Amino acid sequence: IGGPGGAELSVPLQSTYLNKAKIVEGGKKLRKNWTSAWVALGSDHLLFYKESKQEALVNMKPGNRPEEVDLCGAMVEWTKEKSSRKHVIQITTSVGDEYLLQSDDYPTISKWHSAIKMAADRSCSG
Ligand code: I3S
Repeated sequence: IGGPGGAELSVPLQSTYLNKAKIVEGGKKLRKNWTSAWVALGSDHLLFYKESKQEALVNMKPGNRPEEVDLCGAMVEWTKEKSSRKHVIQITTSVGDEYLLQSDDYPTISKWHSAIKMAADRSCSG
């Protein structure tokens, strides 16, 4: 509390478009479907918005909610096995969901890797 990670929940620590695929839900394998998602990182969660950045920022419509991923207990790692794409990170949540996030731009995805990992490491304490 009060540290550099203690940002307001409504203010994303960082956000951008990334390629995203959910590949496992509750331990059950899903068919891989890459989509471009507007991703926002909060202090202990990730939000995936389907709509554009502008719509996401003014998103108040019920039924148009982002997908929320709880980072408490999540593992964040680089993977070469789960995709033929380059620069892919895998997030495995405590409830057994698996997400892949990817960007062709290494500095972008690398920044996300560090930030999500840091958020996951700190997220269970609060
Ligand atoms: O890991 P997979 O299943 O080989 O992933 C590829 C498939 O999902 C493929 O779609 P279909 O096989 O359902 O038609 C996608 O087009 C590919 O992009 C997936 O692989 P990559 O390596 O791009 O994650």
